[in-house]
Amino acid sequence: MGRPVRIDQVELRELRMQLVHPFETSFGITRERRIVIVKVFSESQTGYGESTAGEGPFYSHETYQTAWHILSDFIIPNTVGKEFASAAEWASTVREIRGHRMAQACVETALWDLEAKFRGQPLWKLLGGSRTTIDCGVSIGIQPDIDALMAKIQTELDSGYRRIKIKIKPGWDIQVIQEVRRCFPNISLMVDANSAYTLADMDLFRKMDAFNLMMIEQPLHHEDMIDHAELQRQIQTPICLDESIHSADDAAKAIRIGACRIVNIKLGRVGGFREALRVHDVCRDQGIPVWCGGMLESGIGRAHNIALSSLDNFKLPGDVTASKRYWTRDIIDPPVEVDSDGRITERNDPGIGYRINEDTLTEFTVRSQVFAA
Ligand code: OSB
Ligand code: MG
Repeated sequence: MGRPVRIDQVELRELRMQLVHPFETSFGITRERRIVIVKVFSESQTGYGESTAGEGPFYSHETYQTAWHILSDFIIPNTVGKEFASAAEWASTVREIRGHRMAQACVETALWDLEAKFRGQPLWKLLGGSRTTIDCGVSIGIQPDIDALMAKIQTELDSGYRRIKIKIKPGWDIQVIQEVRRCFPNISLMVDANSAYTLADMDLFRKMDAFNLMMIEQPLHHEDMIDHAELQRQIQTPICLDESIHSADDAAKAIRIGACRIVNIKLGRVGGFREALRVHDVCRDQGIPVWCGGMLESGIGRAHNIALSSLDNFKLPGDVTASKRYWTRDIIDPPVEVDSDGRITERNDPGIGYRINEDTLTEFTVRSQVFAA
């Protein structure tokens, strides 16, 4: 923070926000989000954080309800009333908590926003970022049919997005990829399986090598690295890990055994900026490019992702996109906007760089609790 400051108050909220379009992955359909937000107060400054835990325990074991529990019963009581010299230093407060990284990241990212505001600096600069514009790709959910998918891809390309990711699952995979490539022979294309396959599907993955995919994201079990290494030995297309990487140590081990050639970094999955920076550095030192994943965030989580993406090893377009792809009204002002070249420009206001619309935040709030020192 520049000097030790006391966290005077923490406000915890649960928001309910309707998605513009349902989002389908191999693990289910999301129509409406429940999003846990924290606001930390110190002196006259405030910082905001978002938990990326989902509505059910399907992407990971965490849900918005487990995040609320861990935050309200453990993390916030250990934070409020205490002094911290920096957001990075706060990590020792939660050293004893195993897992629940999305709950941890909620407060951790808020403290980074707070620190940047105390220092009068944009968060991306505090993190050590160098990119002033970031490249954006889109993640397109499983669609009712191929025609609907083709129309979506065309819409996103027309908006300027720089790479297309399509979700796959058994029964919606090789024929779909083949058809997309037939219609769009030259686009940057990748697929994300969200752990829907096993090594028994080796032939399927060998066939995917014919379609010049940038990468295959998390094809196998969400806790696995060993089978991914085996798969990577047998196919040419780079594997990117998402679900399996929770720390810099995980990333180092995955790289060492050849389980991936690319890493997706998500703030929630790794527990916040401190660990995300470490994952970034481990990958950079091993020549492994990273990109920033998305979790259908509100504007707060989106703003954190934009700041993170400014780091130099974010060499591939991320799943960081305009607010309007998800929300009719976002809780930040201005909403996140992507230019016609598929880029977001870093903002220079202190902290996350976007103003929070407190009225909209209150309107979307279905539960709140205040913790005072
Ligand atoms: O695997 O990247 C994923 C959304 C929810 C859970 C997991 C994932 C995703 C996405 C959407 O792919 C990314 C986005 O926010 O646009
Ligand atoms: Mg993924």
